Amino acid sequence: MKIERIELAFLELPYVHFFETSFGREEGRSFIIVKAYAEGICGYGEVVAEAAPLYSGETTETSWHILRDYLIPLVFEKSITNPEDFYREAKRFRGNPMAKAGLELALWDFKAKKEGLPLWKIYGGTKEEIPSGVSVGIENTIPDLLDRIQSYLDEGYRRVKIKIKPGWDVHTCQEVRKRFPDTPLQADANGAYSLDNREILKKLDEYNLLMLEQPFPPYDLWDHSQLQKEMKTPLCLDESILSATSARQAIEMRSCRIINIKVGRVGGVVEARKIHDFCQEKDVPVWCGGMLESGIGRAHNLHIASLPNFKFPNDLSASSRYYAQDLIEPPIELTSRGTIKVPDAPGIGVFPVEKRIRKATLRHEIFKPS
Ligand code: OSB
Ligand code: MG
Repeated sequence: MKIERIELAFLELPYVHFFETSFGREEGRSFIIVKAYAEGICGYGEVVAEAAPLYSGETTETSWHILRDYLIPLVFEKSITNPEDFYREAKRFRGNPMAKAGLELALWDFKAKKEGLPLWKIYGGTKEEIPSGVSVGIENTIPDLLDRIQSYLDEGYRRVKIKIKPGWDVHTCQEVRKRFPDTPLQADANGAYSLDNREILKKLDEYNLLMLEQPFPPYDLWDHSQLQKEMKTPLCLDESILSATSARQAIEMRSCRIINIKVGRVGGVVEARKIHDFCQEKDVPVWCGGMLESGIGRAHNLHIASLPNFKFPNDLSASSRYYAQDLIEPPIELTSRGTIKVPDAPGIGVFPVEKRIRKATLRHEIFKPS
């Protein structure tokens, strides 16, 4: 059997509410849906790169280029169908983890559908429900933020992550804690600080945060280790963890006590599972981060988050938290326990609605073996 055809679609979807981080405010996002076809089966993947190189150096356009000119030709030249073979062969190309992950995910979905199994079974998942957290962006005012947090708590989310940046940090945490003294709470800086700001960051120790995510830029493992020595709040690394190697280095250096796993950031599920397994061995808990994915990418995340060392609530929210109409049926919903059920149908276990995908598509290309 060989992959007969790969399709890329470049989509744009507006958010139900703007999302602001230390990078700036976004009203919606672009992403790429990858489809891999053979023998009447279609595997779906999603590329989580964003329009601008802010969270990482990749963009929707660079990942399209890497997929079209390097990764898709590789799949056809080497007759790859197995995601693990793809992972190994794609290593010859440096970087570009989000482009690689998008295609690898499509091959995982394809493989699982062909075997008639949900992905979580193939990965060795052990949880049927995933504790759901919500990531809350920076708002115009503190009362706006408190109202928004309240409405998410009313919906049943189990933990809240707020975005911080210089000037929207200590006072913000103080006000959120005053209003929500018992809510599991954490803060994410997306690399907006440096060691020069250590005194501000150390004040966050007063607010009983589950963790402080990525205070410094991605390549500052050493500086994170210096800050962790002086803070009791566990540091969690997101942008800094690019592979199992950087996870090992971060743990050896004591740069963090918790790791956020995002399949796109680390270049696919093979690498994500290596990080998961290594952290489990070292007794370092992980949780699943999000990139405001469509339901396709989020369904993939649910299966991965089913692995046993995912020990904190995840940035995996219901479809309605992100988009007015998700690309899948049924939409992802919260249970009364503040969890999301891992889908049980074959592959990603949710059903992409082609009509909705087409409606949001700005550009589409079909690739076949030459
Ligand atoms: O840092 O975790 C982050 C979204 C885009 C880029 C980076 C991040 C995020 C989020 C959203 O926090 C989490 C979600 O998808 O719910
Ligand atoms: Mg983050």
